[in-house]
Amino acid sequence: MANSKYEYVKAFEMPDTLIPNTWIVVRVDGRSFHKFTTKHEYAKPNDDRGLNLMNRCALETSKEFTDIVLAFGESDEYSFVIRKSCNIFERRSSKISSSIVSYFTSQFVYRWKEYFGEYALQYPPTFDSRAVCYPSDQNMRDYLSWRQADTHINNMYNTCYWALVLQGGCTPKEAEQTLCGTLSDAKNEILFTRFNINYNNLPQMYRKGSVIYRKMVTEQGIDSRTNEPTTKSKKRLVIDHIDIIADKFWNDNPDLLK
Ligand code: DGT
Ligand code: MG
Ligand code: MG
Ligand code: MG
Ligand code: MG
Repeated sequence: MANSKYEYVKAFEMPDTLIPNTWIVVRVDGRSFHKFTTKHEYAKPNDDRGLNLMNRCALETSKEFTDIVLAFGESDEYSFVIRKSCNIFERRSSKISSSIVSYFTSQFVYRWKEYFGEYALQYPPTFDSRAVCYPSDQNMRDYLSWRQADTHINNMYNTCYWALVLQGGCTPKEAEQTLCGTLSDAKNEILFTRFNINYNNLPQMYRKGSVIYRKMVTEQGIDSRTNEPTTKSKKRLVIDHIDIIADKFWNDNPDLLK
């Protein structure tokens, strides 16, 4: 078929291919979730409905895009790690990141009711996304360590801040001044002595964020023909709230880096 005279406009499209054989990380983040969480009266500093909905969206996204080997989430963000050899969409950055964020966002709306029940969604939420390449395994692990360290720092700050405001009778300004420049030890101390909160006993999901990956699990079953008990090893997508900074997680799951 003859080309139309308009087809020259295709030449204006710029290539955005991601470097071959590198880890691709797509991070999605809620747009103006300060406003969204306020409008929907999220519990402070952590709302289980909201966090579990985020986890569900990431689980469904990891099922849909099978090149995702691991996902890490905290607050209003999720990072999806895509295997190095992946060639989806010829590794075009905008195709990959837009497809992932679009699927994630539609899941968020689609499943809202499962997590918030009668509490209606007040307006359509938006997530942004970006794709970044990490050439070495260490770079990719350092990226994830950065996000998990961020989870800890933010959660500790927010836990103290909201204890001071909601239970301690501080104004937001006073709470901010109290915490300004404090290290983690001092925050632990404030939580313990003033509010009887042992930080280390708070839910792991708040302190460590959420990790989604395919884990080798053994399942007990019954052979339908012989009625004998069976054990099968299978990879299953799981949501964990564990440390991914130290080597242990990576040693326990060597397939992730293969
Ligand atoms: P952005 O990402 O630049 O469009 O702006 P925001 O407002 O989304 O800012 P961001 O992503 O840096 O911070 C996430 C916001 O979402 C932050 O204001 C805290 C809020 N948020 C996230 N999870 C929860 C939660 O479980 N409970 C409450 N109360 N707020 C949350
Ligand atoms: Mg931001
Ligand atoms: Mg945000
Ligand atoms: Mg955020
Ligand atoms: Mg098309």
